[in-house]
Amino acid sequence: MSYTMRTYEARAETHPTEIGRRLLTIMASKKTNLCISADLTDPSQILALVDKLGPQICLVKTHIDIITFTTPSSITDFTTALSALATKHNFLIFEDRKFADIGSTVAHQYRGGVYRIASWSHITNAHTVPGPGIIAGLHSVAKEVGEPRGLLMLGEMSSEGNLGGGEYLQKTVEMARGDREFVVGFIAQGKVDGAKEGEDWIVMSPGVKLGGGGDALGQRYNTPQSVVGDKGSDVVIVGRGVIMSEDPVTDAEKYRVAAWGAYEKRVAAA
Ligand code: S5P
Repeated sequence: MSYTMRTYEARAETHPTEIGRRLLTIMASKKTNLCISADLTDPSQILALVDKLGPQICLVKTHIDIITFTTPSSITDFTTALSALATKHNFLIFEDRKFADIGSTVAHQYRGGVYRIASWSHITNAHTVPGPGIIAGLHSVAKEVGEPRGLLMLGEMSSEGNLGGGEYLQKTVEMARGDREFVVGFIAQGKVDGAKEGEDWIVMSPGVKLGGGGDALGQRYNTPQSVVGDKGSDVVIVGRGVIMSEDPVTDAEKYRVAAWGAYEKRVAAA
């Protein structure tokens, strides 16, 4: 049976990565496959929003480098407060850093600088353009942390004209197979075709909005039913569809219900 037809509960028992097992356990117990993309620039607004949406999400996605911090210590204050919210509401944190350099450089970027991403982010992501050294470099830092960390490889983007998908995605999967302890899955628009017997990849899809459409800068939106129900993705990543809403809690609930319903129908068809 394809892994996409198995329940998150069942996959939580067998996923090869520790972070994958933790995430799937959270998804099953909270009945949510919704990740919020908290793309605001004011740190206190992000914390207030995430505290409100905490019960509805399995994961919060950050872009730490778009946030306006006034001092280096305010960065640590923010990441400490976000980690406390993750514990309070039982969700994981995904820093959407999109690493894209040689192994040695990404190791420094992941470990150090002002953001010290590896110290607070359970999951991060990387492009495959540089080759497998990027995975090795990030994994070496993850091992230093002493807490579970996971990586998503970008195999396909949501934006118009992106170079991913197709053969690029297949090559990304082959590269990911080289490190099944650290690579949790992919950023893509649907399940990974050609997954081998027994393989389980968690696929997360950004570019999700009820009603579809796009923006003026090349973003293209699919619906939760399309990415999870029809195409076999696991987690929907929603930014502006929720964070720009007048009532984010009500709107997040619409996304949670739509994405969870699409998943339930998918596994019921197995
Ligand atoms: O292919 C991608 C990959 C990512 S991670 N397309 C994306 O849009 N993203 C990210 O998802 C993007 O950086 C942004 O943080 C979020 C989508 O935001 P929205 O406001 O368009 O929902």
